[in-house]
Amino acid sequence: MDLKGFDRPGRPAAGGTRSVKVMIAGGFGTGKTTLVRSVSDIKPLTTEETLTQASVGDDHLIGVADKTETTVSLDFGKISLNDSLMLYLFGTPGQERFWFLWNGLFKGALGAIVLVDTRRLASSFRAIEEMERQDVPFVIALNIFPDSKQHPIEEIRDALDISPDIPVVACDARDRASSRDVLIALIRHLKERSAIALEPR
Ligand SMILES: Nc1nc2c(ncn2[C@@H]2O[C@H](COP(=O)(O)OP(=O)(O)OP(=O)(O)O)[C@@H](O)[C@H]2O)c(=O)[nH]1
Ligand SMILES: [Mg+2]
Repeated sequence: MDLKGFDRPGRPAAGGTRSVKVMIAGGFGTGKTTLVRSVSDIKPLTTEETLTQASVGDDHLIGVADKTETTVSLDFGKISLNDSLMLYLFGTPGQERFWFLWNGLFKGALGAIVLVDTRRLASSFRAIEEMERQDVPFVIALNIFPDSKQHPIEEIRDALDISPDIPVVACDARDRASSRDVLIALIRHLKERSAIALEPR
């Protein structure tokens, strides 16, 4: 794993590049690993294992019945958004039996993307609760699957019970440009909250 230039999250490193730790969270099978893979500038580190019977009954497999692997520890990738901003991406495991890992994983994170599959909204409730509990600013990214229905954003906002200032954007986690747009939406949100200055100091 190339951690060269990794600095304390949110602090400008030598040369004015700011490194920011971003979490990619969300329910089981919502596309977290897919997003990290599509957007990362480096070959991402992933920790996927074959799905076992342990998940049957625990996880809601509607729409992801073909899924064969699941993240057991974390996904790691990085992307340079511009000359002065490097994002380190940490994808969380979605299966409930690995959620005990979440506390440690969030340390130093400046923001998060919570991926939501609108066919299985409830699978991401816990991730949203965690962001609120750990006070990590986040944006919601609706990962649109071929059979996802279109819902008015306000309806989704209501169902997820999130405050009006939290951005909700649609994406295709398989598409690099689309995933990058989600990260940009998060950075804008952080900037609005003054959690980050985009210009090098
Ligand atoms: N059609 C479509 N399929 C997707 C999309 N994103 C992910 N997939 C597929 O959906 C499945 C779930 O994707 P993952 O990236 O493994 O999901 P995850 O959130 O990392 O899953 P866990 O780590 O098990 O929680 C995979 O089979 C992907 O190929 C998408 O945007 N559209
Ligand atoms: Mg995964």
